[in-house]
Amino acid sequence: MANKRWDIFCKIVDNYGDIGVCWRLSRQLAIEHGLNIRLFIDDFKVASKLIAGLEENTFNQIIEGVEIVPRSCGKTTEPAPVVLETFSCDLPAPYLQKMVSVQSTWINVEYLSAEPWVNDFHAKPSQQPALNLTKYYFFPGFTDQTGGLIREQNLITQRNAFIADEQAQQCFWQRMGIEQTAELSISLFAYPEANVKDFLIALMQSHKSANVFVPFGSILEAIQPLYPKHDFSSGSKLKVDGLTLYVLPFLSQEEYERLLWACDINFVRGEDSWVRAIWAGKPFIWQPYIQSENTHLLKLDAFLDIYSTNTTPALKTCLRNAHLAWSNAADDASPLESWQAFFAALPSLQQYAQTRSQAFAAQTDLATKLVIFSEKIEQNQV
Ligand code: TRH
Repeated sequence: MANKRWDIFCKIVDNYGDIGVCWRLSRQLAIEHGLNIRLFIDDFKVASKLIAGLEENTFNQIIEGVEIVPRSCGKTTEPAPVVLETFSCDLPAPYLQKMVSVQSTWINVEYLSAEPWVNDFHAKPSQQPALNLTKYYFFPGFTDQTGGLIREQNLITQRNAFIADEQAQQCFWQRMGIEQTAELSISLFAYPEANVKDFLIALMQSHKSANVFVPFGSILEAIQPLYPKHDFSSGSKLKVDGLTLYVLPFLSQEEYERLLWACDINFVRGEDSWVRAIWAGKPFIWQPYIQSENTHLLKLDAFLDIYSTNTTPALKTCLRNAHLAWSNAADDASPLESWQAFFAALPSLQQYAQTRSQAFAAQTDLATKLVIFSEKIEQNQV
């Protein structure tokens, strides 16, 4: 019988990805796998942006079936039989000591990467002699040899129903306060370093009317200098010829998901929005979290290699050039040419995004793989 009690530790380094992933995973393990999840969080203020109803100064809260506690409680509490450390966030020392007597199963869920080495490192044990415990490394990924991608059971069905339902989409735009008459809808969630200027120029040159949705705080600081006279506060909009820029407030994960489903092109970043863009089945541009020595560009290349399997060389080049233009790493083609080619290829890119979404959705999802993996450890089968 599998252990039903799991502890998950989340340390919010910066941005929303750490808590975005931990919260999504916690909910899914609780709701779909019937586990008793206790989620330890170090920063309730940031977490409350993603966890609706989370109160800053309340100790034990149960939200959507997940018990949420401050990380500091880890010092005094009894560990669960299964402990997930996420992104090597380090567990509190007294908690670790108690894990020895409980002999908890200890799994570290790592960051998502498409790099080929992930296939070899996934599910490997690392002995911790000082503690007489084994820590297992669980790597999310895009191949069957990895820990997979987070995907809720009914996600694709819900997406398909939304996309087929004109009225549901209209209601969504109304809730956002957006008049939906443009030829293209584009969501722009990105780091401020993205080359937004060339993208907007190319978009205006395309002569397509476009609604561009910018989450407050993400790439706004790069857009603001382009239109110095406009005040880009949350809820504001700016119309320049056929282009309308909307500044959106931070949405709930559910509403953000609908935005991705409703748009024709999505710009995403980091880890969690990246995976959600794949499930949206719409053309997207991923901006990796920027790292020293351009390591992030290796990650980008690795992803594009996997993502572009089975496409034509021309579409592969088109996708690569647009991604490089966005990440300020254009090599062969100029950013403007890359975006022109991208807009011209949109119908094929749309079809391709659907195909890839379907193919990845045919793989086992991350939460299910985690449950299977923990059972195998329990039965000494790893
Ligand atoms: O915020 P991010 O840049 O997070 C990143 C990544 O996790 C990266 O791997 C890590 O190294 C770095 O932080 C420290 O991007 P990400 O991963 O897409 O997380 C954003 C989350 O915010 C995701 O769960 C979607 C959610 N979101 C909303 O819920 N509403 C919104 O309006 C928006 C724009 C995002």
